[in-house]
Amino acid sequence: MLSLLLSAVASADIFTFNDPFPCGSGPGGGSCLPGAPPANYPGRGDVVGDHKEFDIQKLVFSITQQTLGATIYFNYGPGSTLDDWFPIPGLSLAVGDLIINNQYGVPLHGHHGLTAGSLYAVDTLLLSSDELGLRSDIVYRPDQVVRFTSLGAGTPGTLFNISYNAAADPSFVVSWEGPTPAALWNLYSSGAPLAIHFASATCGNDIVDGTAQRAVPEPSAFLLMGTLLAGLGLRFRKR
Ligand SMILES: [Ca+2]
Repeated sequence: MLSLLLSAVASADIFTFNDPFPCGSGPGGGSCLPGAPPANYPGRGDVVGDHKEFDIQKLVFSITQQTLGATIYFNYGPGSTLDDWFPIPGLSLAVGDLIINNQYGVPLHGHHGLTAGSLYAVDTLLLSSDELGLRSDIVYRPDQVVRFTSLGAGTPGTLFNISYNAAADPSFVVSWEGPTPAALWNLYSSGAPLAIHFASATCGNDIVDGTAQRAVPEPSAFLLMGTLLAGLGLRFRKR
């Protein structure tokens, strides 16, 4: 019983943020499902542009006192890597960063002197309009946080599973794991909500937002644990 209690304490809290494409497949989409959010770009659901290049399907975030983790399922650009790409002359699109509570960030691809897979304290959040400029010849979401800069050194983490399958939707699955900063754990363990944010590309053409907040144990759970511990104590005393 004690080992069961300990394993329950040590397991990660896991949050899944779904962001499904609400319309039919293919560039331009099909008819949107009933209840689909109003499209910024008519007929294309939650994605501005081609959902095969920008759609995020879900982000799974996990946290323990020691370890942060994220697995992101999304489409990105036309190729098999997370390199920057250039579909329009004079424009460079890049993959977005994982942003945790606007305080920490993880680049999936190196930029601004940051190393892919390392965890950094955020100095400045960068909007899509900062990255792309305000251009009238393209349609994108100019007001989205897409990347960040940092003044400090990164803490190494691991991008341990980047898979790409051109025939699949989503085409990319990226998993990351790194150490939990003490300040972030203190916030989370106090019950504060942590905002999780990711943009598939620096155009902000699809974004996923979620809140990771620790479930407060029910009073009945405390009562049960107290009863169990009292029971254990009684057994030990009887010996
Ligand atoms: Ca989406």
